[in-house]
Amino acid sequence: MANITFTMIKPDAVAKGHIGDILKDITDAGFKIKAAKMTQLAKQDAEAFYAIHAERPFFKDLVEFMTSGPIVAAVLEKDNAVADFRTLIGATNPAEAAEGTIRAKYAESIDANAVHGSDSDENAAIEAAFHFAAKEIF
Ligand code: IDP
Repeated sequence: MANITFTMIKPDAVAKGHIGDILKDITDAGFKIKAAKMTQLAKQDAEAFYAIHAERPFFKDLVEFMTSGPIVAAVLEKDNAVADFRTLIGATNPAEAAEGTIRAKYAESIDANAVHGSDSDENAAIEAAFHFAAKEIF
């Protein structure tokens, strides 16, 4: 699935009513939505999803934030999906995100940063499978 990436619209952006704006930016940038759902992560889901960050000082806050409200999870398809999507969303810290990127437009802070984007093809496949059964990816 080299042309696939996985995203979440995070609780801050959902709470602020930006689901539609962000999905429009994503599809305008040439991504096809292969799967999408609104859901809320349980603590153990967020801990498992972000297990790679378990030793980082912000881990507890990250899990608390990601479970604080509903998210929209989606699988996206495009040539060069992982890299192009990270360009579209901008730097982790919205203060450093390039103008016009999703995080520059909608994120509040380095933790409440509006969207997730996979960082490799391997993680995109793992993250898509974490949230969606094969028959839910079209
Ligand atoms: P990424 O989402 O841009 O790939 P990562 O370094 O993988 O960034 O971090 C995962 C998530 O953890 C970030 O999107 C952000 O929500 C949170 N995070 C990263 N660094 C910090 C920090 O220094 N303080 C608080 N939260 C952070």
